[in-house]
Amino acid sequence: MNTSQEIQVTPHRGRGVIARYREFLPVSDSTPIVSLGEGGTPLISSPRLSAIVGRGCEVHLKYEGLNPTCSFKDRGMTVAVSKAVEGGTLAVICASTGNTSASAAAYAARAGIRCAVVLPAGKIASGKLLQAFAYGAKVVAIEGNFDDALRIVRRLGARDDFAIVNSINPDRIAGQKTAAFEIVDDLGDAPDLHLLPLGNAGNISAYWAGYREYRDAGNSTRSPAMIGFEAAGAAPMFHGRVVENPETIASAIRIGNPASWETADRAVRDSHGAIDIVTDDEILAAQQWLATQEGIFVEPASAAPIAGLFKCCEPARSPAYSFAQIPEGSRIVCTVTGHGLKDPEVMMDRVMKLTAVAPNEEAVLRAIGF
Ligand code: AN7
Repeated sequence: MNTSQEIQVTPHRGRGVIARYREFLPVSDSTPIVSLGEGGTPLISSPRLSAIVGRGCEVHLKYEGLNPTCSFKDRGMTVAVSKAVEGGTLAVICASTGNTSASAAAYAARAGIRCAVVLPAGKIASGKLLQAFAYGAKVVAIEGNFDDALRIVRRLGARDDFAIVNSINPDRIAGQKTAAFEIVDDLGDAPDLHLLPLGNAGNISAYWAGYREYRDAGNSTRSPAMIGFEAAGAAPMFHGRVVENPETIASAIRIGNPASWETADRAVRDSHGAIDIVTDDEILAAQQWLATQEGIFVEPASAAPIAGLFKCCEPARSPAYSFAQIPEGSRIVCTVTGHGLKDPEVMMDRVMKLTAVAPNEEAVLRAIGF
């Protein structure tokens, strides 16, 4: 068992993914590079998760909350906005459950172009909404869900004055592939299993494309089984049908009709992976576990693969992918996609219970209670 607390800190932190992986990306010498130093995020080994999986397996966490706007979206946004500027676009538009809008707003600001974001009213975590305003985007809330917002954006994007920067834009997927490249570069080869949350299903498609391309280029000898986790109340791919009214505490993945459904299905099939579901209670428990046991605070959606990993280790619960079958010594990577500070609401009830005590040592010691 790997009990070391190794952290692969890449020497490339802060360079930006286009500078580092240019030959794999759709850019040329005439593309103006719009970057905020995204990517190069640490791959952190988790001795406690490794111990739970057992049999000499190693679990690593790809900590995407350390990107410039604190989610993985920045990898794709640097490419999408660079290409939009190259094409002469003066405004970008996206639908979002929050993180895409935060990232689009930041990269548009950096590029000096306008940004409009269309969001489901009342369903965006406050940190993400605050980011969209802070970076100066035009924020439009609709009385509808994410799927309604994306439908509207697809139509508006057909006009000449907007470039869509949702993951239906292939430049977004191209940029997000770089996370798979980094994992291979850090581990020396691809892992055996890769777990991640599933929302619009763009990221699982991007990782799979990245693992394949990197193997084809001779940089790895294999590609992992891709295992995606939907929230139980927003699980169209797991159930094989569109969910009209998706519901979950993990607002980032509150999506009923994923745009990249087909490519994600293919990724899961071709990689011999699986799609499974985790409940909101399991997501919140995994979020708390990761923060208190490993010191990594992620937003609820990002805890889905951790909840999923726990489920995979319990054959009695009939997981879609049982770890009982994986070979000894397997290497497992979980992507934790966004930072916990983006969604303070889910912790607020605990924070609000804090009451002040008298300003003396006895009262403070009593309150500590150790
Ligand atoms: C933290 O921001 O869809 O399966 O509009 O923010 O590629 O959609 C966010 C998705 C996982 C799911 N984790 O990724 C949006 C949006 C976090 C996310 C996902 C999202 P995809």
